[in-house]
Amino acid sequence: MICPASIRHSILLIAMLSLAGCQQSDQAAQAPQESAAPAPDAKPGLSTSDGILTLPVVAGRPGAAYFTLANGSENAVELAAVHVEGAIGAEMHETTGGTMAKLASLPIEPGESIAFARGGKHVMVFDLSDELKPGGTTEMTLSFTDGDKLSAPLAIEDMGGTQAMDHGAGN
Ligand SMILES: [Cu+2]
Repeated sequence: MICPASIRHSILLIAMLSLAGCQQSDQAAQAPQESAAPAPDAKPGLSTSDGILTLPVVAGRPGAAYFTLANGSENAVELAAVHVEGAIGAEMHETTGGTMAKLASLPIEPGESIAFARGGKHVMVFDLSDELKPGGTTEMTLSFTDGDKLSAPLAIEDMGGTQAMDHGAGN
């Protein structure tokens, strides 16, 4: 049984829905990456700072990314992978006593801050695009084992002088 009030209600609802539909498509046209869901590239409580991408001295060699990752959340997290925009591949490495080993993943306790820095943990970045130039920026995206992601800018630098990192054969 349909009463007039519910018909009126239905018409109103349809009108509202179509209005909402218009607004949504307008928003989608302007900002296709935004949605009402939590931002996929901003893991709650996690933050990075001092992001740097160091270009190799010799083109074709790997570069390295450095940053500090702080876990301000109440949960332990585990960093699973790193992607650098403009590079084909990126791996987490750790240099210990002159030997570099690949890190499959990296746990970070609540309140802990982990530095990726020269001579220690670093992200090795492979097959860099020519478009990555000193003075520019690119974006790094960290992926965690729970599927969350965190994006952050990397300032692009020349390797330069004494800051050069030993990744070459025979050095
Ligand atoms: Cu390395």
